[in-house]
Amino acid sequence: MMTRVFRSAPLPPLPGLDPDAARPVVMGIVNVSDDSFSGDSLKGDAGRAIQQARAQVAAGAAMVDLGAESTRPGAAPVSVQQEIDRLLPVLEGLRDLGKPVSVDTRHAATMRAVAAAGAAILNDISALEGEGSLAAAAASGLPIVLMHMQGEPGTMQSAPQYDDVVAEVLAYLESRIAACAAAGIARAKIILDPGIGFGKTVAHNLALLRALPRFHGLGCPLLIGVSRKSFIGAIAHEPDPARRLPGSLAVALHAATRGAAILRVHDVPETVQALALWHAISGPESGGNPAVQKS
Ligand code: 9MG
Repeated sequence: MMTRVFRSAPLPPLPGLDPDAARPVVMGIVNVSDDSFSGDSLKGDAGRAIQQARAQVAAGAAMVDLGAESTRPGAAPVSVQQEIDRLLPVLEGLRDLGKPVSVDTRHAATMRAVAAAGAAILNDISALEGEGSLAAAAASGLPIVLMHMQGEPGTMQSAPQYDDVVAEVLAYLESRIAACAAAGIARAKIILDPGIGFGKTVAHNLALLRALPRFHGLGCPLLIGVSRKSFIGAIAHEPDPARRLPGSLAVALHAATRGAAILRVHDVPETVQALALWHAISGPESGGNPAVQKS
C-alpha cells in the first residue's frame, strides 16, 4: 500500500505562531473596504475594525488579515492613498494585538507604509505583479502570500478559461516563486494560495481543491480562502453569503485534511471549533496523522 503524505512546509517564523502546528491556523478577515462580497464591510471604521480583530483573536484566530480594497466585481476603486489612510489607524490600534497582522494589498506604496506601521505579512492577490511590488516586498523582509488570479477583480469572473487549471496555477505560482527569488525573497518567506474564486468557475475551484496535495510540491505552506465564496452559494443554492457557513466549514475541513497551513475565514469561532473537533478525531493523539492519507 502506498502512503502519500500531504504536509505543508513550515510557516515562516511569526510572533506568537508555532511554525509546525499540527493543524491549520485560522486567519480572521477584517474588511475596512467600502463594500465586500460577503457583507462584512466595516466601511473604513477603524474602531470597529480594531474591535473585530481583537474579538477574532480572542476566539482563536492565530492572525488577522486586514484589507481596504474590495475585490468584489463592480466595487468602487480605492486610491492608494485612501487605502493607506484606512489601514494605518487600524494597524496602529493593533500594535499590541500579540498576533501577526497581515495586510491584503496589491500596491507597492501601501506595502511600504504598512510594513513601517507594524504589518507582519503581506497578502497580495496579484502575487507581487504590481509595479514596484517585488522590490517593496523584498525590502520589507516580511513573509508574503502569493495568490493566483486570472484577470482583474472587476472582470475576472466574466469568462475564466484554462486548458488545465491545476497545471496552469501550479506553473504560475512556480514562476512567481522564481520572480521572488530573483528579487531577493527566499522561498522560506513565501506562502502560496491557488486563489479560489479569483478568475475561476465552480468546476475550476473544485478541481483546485481536489488537487491541493499537488501544491505541496512547490515547497511552501498553503493558504486557502473559501469562506462564504460564490462557488459555495452556487453548489448549495444559497445566494446570501452570510448564510454560507456550513459550506465554508465543509471546504475548510477538506483543505485541512490536505495540509493547508492557513485558513482565511470570516467566521472565526465556528472554524476554530470545527478544526478542534477535526484535530481531536484525526490528529496525532489519535494515532493517525491528519496529514497522511493511505491509497
Ligand atoms: C483578499 N482575499 C480575498 N480572498 C482571498 C483569498 O482566497 N486568498 C487570499 N490570499 N486573499 C484573499
